This record gives sequence, C-alpha cells and structure tokens, in this order.
Amino acid sequence: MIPSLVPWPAEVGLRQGALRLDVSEPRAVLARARHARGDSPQEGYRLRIDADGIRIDAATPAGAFYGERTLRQLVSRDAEGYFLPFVDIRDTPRFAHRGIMLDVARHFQSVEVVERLIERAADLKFNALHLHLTDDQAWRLALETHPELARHGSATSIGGDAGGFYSVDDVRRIVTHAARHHMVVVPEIDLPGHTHAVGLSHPELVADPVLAPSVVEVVERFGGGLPRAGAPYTGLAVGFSSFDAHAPRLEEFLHEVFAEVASLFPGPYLHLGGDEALGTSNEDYRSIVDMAVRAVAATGRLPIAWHEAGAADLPREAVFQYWGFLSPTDEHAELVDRAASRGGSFILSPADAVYLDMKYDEETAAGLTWANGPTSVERSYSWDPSDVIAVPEERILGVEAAVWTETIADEATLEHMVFPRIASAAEAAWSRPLGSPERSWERFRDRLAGLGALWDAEGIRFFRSPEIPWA
Ligand code: TNX
Repeated sequence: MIPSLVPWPAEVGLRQGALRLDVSEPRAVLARARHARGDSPQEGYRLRIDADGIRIDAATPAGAFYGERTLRQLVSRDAEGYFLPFVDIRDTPRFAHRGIMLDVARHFQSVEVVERLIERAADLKFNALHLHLTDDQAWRLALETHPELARHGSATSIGGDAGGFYSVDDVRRIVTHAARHHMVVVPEIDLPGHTHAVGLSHPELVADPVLAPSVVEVVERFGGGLPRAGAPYTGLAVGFSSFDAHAPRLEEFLHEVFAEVASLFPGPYLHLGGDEALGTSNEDYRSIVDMAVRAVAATGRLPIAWHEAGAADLPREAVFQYWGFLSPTDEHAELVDRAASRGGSFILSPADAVYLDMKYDEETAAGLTWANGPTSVERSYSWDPSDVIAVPEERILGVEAAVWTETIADEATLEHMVFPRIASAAEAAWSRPLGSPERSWERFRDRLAGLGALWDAEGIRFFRSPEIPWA
C-alpha cells in the first residue's frame, strides 16, 4: 500500500528503495520527471521511479498529465526531506467520463471557486466539469443572443443570498482553465422543469407554478415562501415550474439558446436537464424534450439528459445521467430500461452515494438528507458502477459526483461537503472494480488518511470524518 494514492492505479509494482529529492516543496517534483512517448492507451501512462530518476511514458498529453498527478501523490517526507518510493505503475482509467457536477444556480459560485474545484478535481483524475447553469432560482449565463435571461434572472441565490452570472469572458476563463487540466465542461440548460427564472424575462415561455402538495410541504419545512409567477424564487422546492409546450416561440428560443451555448462550450455534449418536471404533463414533457433534442442536434453536439428523459424519444447517441438510488426503484428502473432499449449510454450519479450535498451524519451543519441520507464516506465508497442499473458495462460511460448547492453558500462549506467524498467517486470512475486489490473500504480509508496531508498542504478545508484514520 502506498499512502495517499487515490484513485488507485490499474497496476502497481512496488520495488525496494526510495529516491531522495532535493526539492523545497512537493509540487516541484513534477519538473524532475522525464517524459517520453509511450504506448499506453488514451489517458493511460506508465510511471517508473528508480535510482535513475522519474520517467513518465504516455501516448497523449492527458496521459502524461495523469502520470504527474500520481507522481505528486507519491511524494512523502521524513526527517531527511522529501522522497519517492521506487515503483513501476501502469495505469489507465476504467471509465471515459469522470465528472463532477456543480450547481451554480441555487447558489452562485465565483469563477475563482470554479477554477479551484477544477484543479482539485483534476488532481483526482476527473476529466469533466458539469455546470448546472440554470434552475428555478437563477439563470447564470449571460448570453449575447438573450442578455435578458441573466439580467433579470440572476440577482439572487437561495435564502436571498448574493446572486451572479458568468459573462462570455468568464465562460472562456473557465473553459480554458478546465482544458489546461484536461477537463471538458458540460453545460446544462435544465428543462422542461426548473425553468422559473426564465419566466422573469419571458413570461410567455413558461407555465404558471404548479403548487403540488410536495411543493407546499417543502415550503412548510424549509421556508422561502411559495413560488409566484414573475417573482424571483429563493426557496428550495423543486418540480413546480415548466416551459409551456404550446408557447409559439419556444422552439425558436431553444434553438437560439443551445446554438450560443454550443459556441461557448467546446465539448461534445450539451446537457438538457429533463429532471423532476413534476409540473409538466407527460405529453408536454415529451414535446419539449423533443424540441430541445432538435435544438441540440442542430449544433452538432450530443445530448445528455437526466434519466427521466428515458420517457422521451432521445437519439441512439444520447447519454442518460442516472440519479436514482444504488437500488433503483421500479419507476426509475423502468425509465432506465426504456432509455437503454433505445441505445443510450449512461453516466452514474447514484444519489445515495455520490450526491455530495447530502449530510455526512446528523451533525453536518449544511446539506440535505432526502437521498437516503445521511451519506457517510463509507457509503459514498462502497458501491460499484457495474452493480447499479441493468445495463452492460460497455454502455456505462462513467461516473459523476454531484454538488447541489441549496445549502452551500460559500467555498468553505463547498470544500467541507465535497472533500473527502469526491475521492470515492474518483475511485469508482478510474480504478478497477470494487473488490480488486486495494479496492476495499478498509484500504481506501487508509490511503485517504494519507491524502489528507496533501489536502492540508493545499489549504483544502475537508471534513475530518471520524471514519478516516487521518494522520
Ligand atoms: C435533486 S436529482 C435534484 C436537484 C436538487 C437535488 C438536491 C436531480 C436531477 N435533481 O434539483 O438540487 O436533488 O439534492
């Protein structure tokens, strides 16, 4: 076992001996590595450390980058200074998509916060940042074709906290920073539900809020008042808003919005939401999702949608993001079957494991508990992507942890909720299946304890969960 190696690599050969380093801080070790072109597949790499020094072989820049991430985690320190163990590591990810979703709608997150999350997630070999840009509470993207959306739709956050939006320049910064860290940004424009904020500038495109008992119940429990047409919503109820399927300009609007979103975000995917549209009839749901699918198709990109969109007719190449539980309810299993029967592939975000906004335990100040919570670090770790839904592994594109921000208003809270459980998702996405060597909760717990020292050095205010034997 090598303390602090997360996610665990595909093959680790450990040799006798250590390489002493004359560096003053651990990251300086990166400059000591000799790079060569190797034949590792895609994002893979080989890292050798011996008396001759450090060598990273990779076929792609991403592979070389991941070799460096591993190298950084191997640095230890004793009385004589920094050193590295002799190793021969061959590594390649299990899944192509390793994502972290950040909800910037419920609470706005500044560009700097997003950039830091990118750096820290990339250190754990994540390669996708999914930005949940729009919701009932706000529209966070200043589009040149539709400036009114952010102008009227981004002033606040939940609880009346400060709002904000990303300008076109901000988006460029985020996308560029992500690309430097070998991450792609997946923008989400959520529909047909989660669209209350659109109504602040386009009342003609949305239906009136539907105040179902579930909405009233959340308002009674958490406050924030009932949503009202045309007024900003700062509570945390879901499922009351909808685009109006019969609004004459809706399809044109969606084409304009997705066209500009595609021009800002260079990745292969556009996420069109599709979740929790409880205020939309089945017929209207299908018709609005169809419009969005046509709008995405017109950009040449591929659609991603939450798994409820299995109820609509998405194209074969569509990707579904599963957010149900580790043991799917019948309803969710049916939607997954329907999506799978049409050829879709899946990103797994089981809410009772990798929804990082769930409380860790009863004492966690922030966070929610609806997903079978609280969610301990152990629960976030102890599952395997091939055991969740009835879909063959070739059709599982990857794993994505999600950070919803109803209760996350500042970076300290964000770090507290995200770290350490993000490491569980990193390992589910990158490493061999649960039960392979080192892929057990006991071994993970020990390695995570070592990683804590690195996180401390980087100033990450992670939750010192009592489940982990932190050094
Ligand atoms: C569910 S599951 C949501 C979000 C909430 C989150 C809070 C899914 C796709 N949507 O709207 O923010 O729960 O945990």
